[in-house]
Amino acid sequence: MTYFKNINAIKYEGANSTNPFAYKFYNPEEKIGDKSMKDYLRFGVAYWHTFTMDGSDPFGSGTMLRSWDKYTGMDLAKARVEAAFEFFEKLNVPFFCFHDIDIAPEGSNLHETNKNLDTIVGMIKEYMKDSQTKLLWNTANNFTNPRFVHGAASSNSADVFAYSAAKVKKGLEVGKELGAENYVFWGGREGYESLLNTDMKLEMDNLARFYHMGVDYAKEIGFDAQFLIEPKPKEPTTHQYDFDVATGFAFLQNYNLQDHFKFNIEANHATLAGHTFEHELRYARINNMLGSVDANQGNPLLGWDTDEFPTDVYSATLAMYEIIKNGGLGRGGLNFDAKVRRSSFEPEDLFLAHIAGMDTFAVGAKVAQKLIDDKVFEDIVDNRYKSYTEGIGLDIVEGTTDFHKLEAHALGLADVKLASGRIEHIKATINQYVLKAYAGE
Ligand code: XUL
Ligand code: CO
Repeated sequence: MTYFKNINAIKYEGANSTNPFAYKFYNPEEKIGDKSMKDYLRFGVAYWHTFTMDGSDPFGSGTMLRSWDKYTGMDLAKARVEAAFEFFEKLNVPFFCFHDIDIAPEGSNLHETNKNLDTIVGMIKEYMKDSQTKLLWNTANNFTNPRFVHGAASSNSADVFAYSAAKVKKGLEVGKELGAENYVFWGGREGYESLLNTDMKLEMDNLARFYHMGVDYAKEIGFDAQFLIEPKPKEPTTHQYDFDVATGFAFLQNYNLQDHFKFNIEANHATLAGHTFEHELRYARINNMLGSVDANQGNPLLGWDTDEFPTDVYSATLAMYEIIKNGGLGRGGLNFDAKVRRSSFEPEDLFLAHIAGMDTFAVGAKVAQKLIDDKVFEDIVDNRYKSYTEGIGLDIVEGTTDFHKLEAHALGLADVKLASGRIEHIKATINQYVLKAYAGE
């Protein structure tokens, strides 16, 4: 059985290729500094967007043409596994990610749901034996079912808290069974709609209790995956507790969880929070909390999570700069939490969209490495902060001064000499590097 019969294995053909079904820039063995592309670009396919979603939106029903959709129930779930592994192999992608309900339908109770999961996890495990594609992360969907209307671990209902715990417990077992590198907690409905009926303190305390119990259970069963928090500021709730990296980091420190988690940073979530993608990556990196990435992009004209495939080379360059400076993503990767547009409904579009995303990040990696080799930002920053390398500046950073000495210094100043920040010139320099990469220089 084949689900993508018109598509052959996607190969690297170089920048001048006119074959739409070929990589123009993503060449896994190509060197990026002292590593190769495949070390930095640990791409993942998001099961939900690629095999489960049908293209429906609040105003229209599904548009996607998917040959597996002729099946229903468990037969559909099994057909999706077959399609998924054909897709992974043809794309030659190293990882995939899923939520529990992406891979197996919910039953009428938790026993049945877990039984369905066991069947599909067993099937996935068999397929993984003959596949190069590994599990980057899995997670529990604790937000779609109506029982999560008031949240999951932050629900006002203790029964829902328990139900959510049971689903994560199962998720950790599944992650262990399939050798997941990471386990993700995206807040889902962990937030609130209105303060008027919300006990914020209890909800946040409970969320922390939930995470601690998750950490303990993973340890108990010997599942050593990296735990990841995925911040998002809004949608579905008006106020999400994991608003952005800074908020999430403060939460983790407040509840003594910081040693057990890193962040999974999604580009479109960053922009919804009023940040750039690279801001979130930087915040995590400088605090040693950068774990993994949900690679996508938003639409700046719209105020919600559009989950588009990343095609913005400029943004990918600045993101890859952070990732390379981080020494890579360790056990993390670049998961395409991205969906083809509703109007891109043919199965071929799934390949074209992933090729676009992978090539975009490959260019980004090449340009970022060149910027690092040439110390473009390092020289700018070293020069801009050089006042802290001598005299009073050195005293400040070495902690050998105080307000008395600083006042004496200020009183003795005849004039303060400042230099331009040169922002426009810096941006033009980045353009030059991007264009040179396209020209193959
Ligand atoms: C939602 C989102 C999720 C997480 C996993 O915006 O990004 O799909 O990545 O639950
Ligand atoms: Co995501």
